[in-house]
Amino acid sequence: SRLAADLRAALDTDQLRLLYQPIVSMPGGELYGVEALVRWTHPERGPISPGAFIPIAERTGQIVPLGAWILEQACRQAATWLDELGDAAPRTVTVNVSARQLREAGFAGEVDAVLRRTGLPPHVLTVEVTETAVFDGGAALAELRAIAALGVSIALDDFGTGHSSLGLLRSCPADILKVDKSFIDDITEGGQHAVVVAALIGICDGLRLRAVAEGVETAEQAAELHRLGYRFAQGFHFARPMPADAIAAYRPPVV
Ligand code: G
Ligand code: G
Ligand code: MN
Ligand code: NA
Repeated sequence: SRLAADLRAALDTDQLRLLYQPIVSMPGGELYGVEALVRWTHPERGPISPGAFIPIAERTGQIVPLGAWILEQACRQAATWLDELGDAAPRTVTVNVSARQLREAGFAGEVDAVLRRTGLPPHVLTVEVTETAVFDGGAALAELRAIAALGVSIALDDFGTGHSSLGLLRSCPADILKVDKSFIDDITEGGQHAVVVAALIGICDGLRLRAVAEGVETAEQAAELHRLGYRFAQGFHFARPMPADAIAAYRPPVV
């Protein structure tokens, strides 16, 4: 397609950049980490959402070079923050990795190589994958285990929306579970998901997983999540994705 061809050119001509969305700890209003999110400004069509072009990149295989570029940029930025901000640097920088990348033989080796090239300590990187990607087959799980063995953290994204199995949480080396926005949306309206959100924090505590509530849009939601025992959250209430150079000045609101 046209978009696929344009995407190939985009990588070579500086049309892509990464924004970083804060992940905060509650109730203290401290920055815990950031999630890298790719943005594409097309020379004629303007901004194109990753929700539109990532699936295309996955189908065409372009996600492999694109994902490698994203990983390298994010690790470079993370190393720069450590240098420049020291103790105030984001403690973790999260990079989304698609199913297709994870299935690619040698992906864990690539992660290792990027960490060496950028000098980033492995524990500062978090690789974020969807539960569906992990279920994709044995190869993905083996690759994920190899990445975890490097000392990199693993986050399960959009948790609860795929074919979740609590068994996956035992077989997969996850450190962080990201509770999907669709569960968070109605928790302050007596919605049916409040009970799921409440149960998930218990599961996470029991399995020693760090729970991150995604898509928190209001102060009321943040307060309710904190009351339920959540310590980490992300969403427009705290901050929208922002350029790297805005992170140092960012101060999260206290919950
Ligand atoms: O940032 P936004 O909400 O528009 O993202 C839409 C979708 O694109 C989300 O599912 C998000 O996980 C995905 N996405 C954003 N950035 C990246 C990236 O760097 N790599 C991959 N694989 N997916 C991304
Ligand atoms: O699938 P994934 O969880 O990676 O999607 C992340 C995307 O969700 C980001 O690209 C970001 O733009 C979007 N996002 C983050 N916080 C919020 C929020 O509070 N509300 C909405 N609607 N989208 C959000
Ligand atoms: Mn994500
Ligand atoms: Na995500």
